Amino acid sequence: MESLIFEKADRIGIVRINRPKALNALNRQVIDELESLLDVLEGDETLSVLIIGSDEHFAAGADIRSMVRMNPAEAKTFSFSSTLDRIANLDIPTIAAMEGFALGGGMELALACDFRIASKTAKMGLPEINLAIMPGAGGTVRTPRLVGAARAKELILLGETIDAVRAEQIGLINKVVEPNLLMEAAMEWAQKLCQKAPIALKTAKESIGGGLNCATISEAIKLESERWADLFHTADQKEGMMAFIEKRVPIYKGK
Ligand code: DAK
Repeated sequence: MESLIFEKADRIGIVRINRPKALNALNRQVIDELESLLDVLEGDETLSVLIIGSDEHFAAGADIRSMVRMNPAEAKTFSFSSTLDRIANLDIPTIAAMEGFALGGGMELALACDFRIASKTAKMGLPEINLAIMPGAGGTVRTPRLVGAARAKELILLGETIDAVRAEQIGLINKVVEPNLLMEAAMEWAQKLCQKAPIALKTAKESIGGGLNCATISEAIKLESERWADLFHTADQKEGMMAFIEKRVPIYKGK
């Protein structure tokens, strides 16, 4: 891998985009390498959390140079959204650790993660409108679900960049931290998530995602009830509750 750096710290995977000269803009190679990495990570049972970050800039968008001459058919087959969907659909929790610019496709990558933690100096937005396009990798779908339609339209139609403090105020990101504490904060959340029962985490993710896609609240509640009951098939549910009763720390097996 040339455009990505991957390392593993115990059960936590950390992937960094590595195209500093282009502010980590996402080109074909980055996406292809992400796809190959996901092939491995999806089958890795020793991985409990994935952190996505980059040094200096999260990602200044999809690579404009590689898109400028694309025709509609090429734009359609540029497997950008499907790659971000694979990230969104990972069984394990994902955290975007954002610093510098997180724009366009870079912001969409962060939106595909379960959590977004940003450095106070990070700048983010969906500026595609300024290139006479619009977000196409989940930006128009995930942003309104997070911040509501009016704020999403503000970001997408005005195409302005906002700072991390504002992003936290409107619910676009989860947490703002001092720049030198970004990775520490992401690791702290990752370590907390490592303590939870993996099947319960996966099922809760599916229930939240599935519920948002239901047309009615009652459909979503039905889905939640089914998934909730499914968890009683797991040994971890017995362990979690027994540990509470016996006043000890649970030891989860992911079963
Ligand atoms: N693409 C390519 N190169 C980029 C880039 C980008 N998105 N962003 C920055 N760079 C490059 C610059 O061209 C420059 O390269 P050199 O000229 O030095 O060779 C270098 O990074 C440093 O950038 P600047 O000189 O511009 O640095 P500044 O600090 O002055 O400005 C900036 C930083 C982030 C404000 C500025 O670079 C900027 O506005 N960048 C573009 C941001 C942007 O518009 N991003 C959205 C791109 S559109 C798809 C779905 C979604 C998408 C694509 C496909 N499908 C479903 C198929 C997503 C589209 C997008 O993300």
